[in-house]
Amino acid sequence: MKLIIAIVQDIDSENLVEKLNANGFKVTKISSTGGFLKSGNVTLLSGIEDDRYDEFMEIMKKNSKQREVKRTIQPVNIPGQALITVPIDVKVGGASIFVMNVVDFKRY
Ligand code: 2BA
Repeated sequence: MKLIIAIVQDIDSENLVEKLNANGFKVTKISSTGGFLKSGNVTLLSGIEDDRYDEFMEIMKKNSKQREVKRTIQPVNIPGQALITVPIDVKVGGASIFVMNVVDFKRY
């Protein structure tokens, strides 16, 4: 068995969970916040059987999109200069996925 920890964009999460559930994968959804952009994302936890790993990843791949978001950088205060905010484009994944081998799993 494997434990999947997948960080996905809010906008993709509902559809992703729906698709995973429809294919028999159990999912726990946790609201999370990206450390860099400080905006909301979703962390999915899913315990899956080894022989369904490829199927799980295929659903993740098909249903998470990489997007470019604009963010403004905090202005630097240089004495005598006007304060300007600089917009930058940041590519946000798709899905960032960690895969762990599970030693044991119990449900009581
Ligand atoms: P954030 O930390 O808010 O990062 C959003 C996007 O900003 C990242 O997209 C990446 O393109 C960029 N970014 C992050 N840190 C950066 C830095 N120090 N300098 C320049 N650009 C930076 P993704 O890599 O697709 O990550 C999306 C979200 O997935 C992240 O949101 C974070 O919540 C999570 N994540 C990604 N890699 C992770 C890791 N190794 N450990 C824990 N969480 C991770």
